[in-house]
Amino acid sequence: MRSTVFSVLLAAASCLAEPTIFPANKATNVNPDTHLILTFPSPPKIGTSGLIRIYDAADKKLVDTLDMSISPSPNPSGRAPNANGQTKQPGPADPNDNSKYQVTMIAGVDFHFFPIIVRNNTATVYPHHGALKYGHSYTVKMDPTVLTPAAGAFSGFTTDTAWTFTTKAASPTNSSRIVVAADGSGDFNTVQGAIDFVPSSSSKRITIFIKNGFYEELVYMKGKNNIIIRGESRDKVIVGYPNNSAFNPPKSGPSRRPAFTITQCKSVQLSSFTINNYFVGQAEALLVRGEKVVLDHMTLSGSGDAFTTYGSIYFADSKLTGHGDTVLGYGAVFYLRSEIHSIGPFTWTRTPAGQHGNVFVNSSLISINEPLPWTVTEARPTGQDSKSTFARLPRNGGPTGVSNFPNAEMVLINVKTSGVPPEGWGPIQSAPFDTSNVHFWEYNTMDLDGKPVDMSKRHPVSKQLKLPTDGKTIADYSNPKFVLGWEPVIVGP
Ligand SMILES: *[C@@H]1O[C@H](CO)[C@@H](O)[C@H](O)[C@H]1NC(C)=O
Ligand SMILES: *[C@@H]1O[C@H](CO)[C@@H](O)[C@H](O)[C@H]1NC(C)=O
Ligand SMILES: *[C@@H]1O[C@H](CO)[C@@H](O)[C@H](O)[C@H]1NC(C)=O
Ligand SMILES: CC(=O)N[C@H]1CO[C@H](CO)[C@@H](O)[C@@H]1O
Repeated sequence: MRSTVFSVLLAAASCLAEPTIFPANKATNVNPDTHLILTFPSPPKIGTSGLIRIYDAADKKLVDTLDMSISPSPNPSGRAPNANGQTKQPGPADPNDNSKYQVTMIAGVDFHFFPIIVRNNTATVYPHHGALKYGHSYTVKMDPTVLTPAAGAFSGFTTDTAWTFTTKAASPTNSSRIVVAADGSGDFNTVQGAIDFVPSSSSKRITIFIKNGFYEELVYMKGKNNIIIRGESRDKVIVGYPNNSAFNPPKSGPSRRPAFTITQCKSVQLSSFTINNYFVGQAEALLVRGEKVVLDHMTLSGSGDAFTTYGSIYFADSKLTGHGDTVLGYGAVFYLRSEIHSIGPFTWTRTPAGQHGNVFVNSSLISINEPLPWTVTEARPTGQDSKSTFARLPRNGGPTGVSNFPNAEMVLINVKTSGVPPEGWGPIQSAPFDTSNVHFWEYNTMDLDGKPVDMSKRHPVSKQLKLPTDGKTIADYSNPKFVLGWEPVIVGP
């Protein structure tokens, strides 16, 4: 009897798979940076045909179209073809990329993007960036082929009334504290929406407060000053995107592969949230190109150059996880009380002349004992291991070493380590490359229990600092102002 009732219910459920939608039909006061979110009773599959169209309800003008027959990118899986799992050389981007693949413009930069991302039972539709405006009513239409639930049918949105909503009349008036909430209860639904809103140059400090939630979006912040981006809690505010050098191959202009970019910015603080890049291989979580950038209680996770640095950065009480060259370091960065977990080398240190480099104080460098994930293929299930050295400085281009980084600097003071090979450093390009100005220095390197490690087999280019001889050097490099040229101040909540 019971099983009969159950099968009848199942039969009914299998023909009704209509999603719940956000914004709800007839919703008002919607932020124009909203995504369109459909939650099904079972995981939907993304179609390869059909259109999503958004019309201005007042004049029926089409304001945005997403065509599911267009591939998101030349390499939508984040893997380049015929590269044995590598993403390194996807080749120069096809100049016609922008007509062949999905493209959205963020702060003047053309990114390939996913028009729909499915996580569990939820499909998030990404209108083109900036397509919706304040003070308008919109109608969403969606062909049934756009999404196919695992069970049952989806009939799409095909009428003028099934999915309409109205945006807020105007942008927020109080611009000193802006709230981002994925559920639509804040000033913006997306981090990028809030970043777009803040002025380029602000004499007063602006706080962008992100409420707990999952923010799957590309974030590109260019030319902004005096901003704090603070999460409600470090583990429950998750900002990220699947993106890498295969998905957004190199072309002229800025690198488009990080999940989160901060570029040409000054006096920016990121506090208490997580940034992930969900792709594998050449997939930066965060790229910073700026001065006086502070990261405090942050969690970053990427894969290959996970944290790419230019300028000057204070990195405190934070955690970074990556898969080799985990820090691609052109910047002066003072890491304090932080943890780096890495498959393969912790850094590729590329300090330019005239500035300091990667300085780690009271921090931990922990090797993850796994093969580089993109080298694990069906043909080679064990993949390729890579040593977790502190810094590498291999031949980097021309045969004479001119394109290498003779001023590379990485200094470890009171750093706990695990899984680091006995040589500690390298590979380092050999003569005629001049290593006399390379500062690969360490003082009081320990294991995770705080016991000194054996440094007798360290790379000859590296140096072990000792007391009392190196007392001044150790004191200088323990001082963030010496390393960065400015005194970091963390602004509290
Ligand atoms: C998907 O479901 C898993 C398992 O319930 C959960 O851990 C995860 O957070 C969900 N993902 C999202 C984006 O909601
Ligand atoms: C703007 O927000 C800040 C921080 O919440 C508050 O101190 C200030 O009074 C607000 N200003 C106005 C004009 O509402
Ligand atoms: C590092 O830790 C030592 C020992 O706890 C402490 O004395 C020192 O002030 C710390 N350094 C910094 C820069 O906080
Ligand atoms: C949303 C998305 O496309 N995620 C993909 C990210 O990359 C991994 C590995 O390449 C895939 O397994 C995910 O499906």
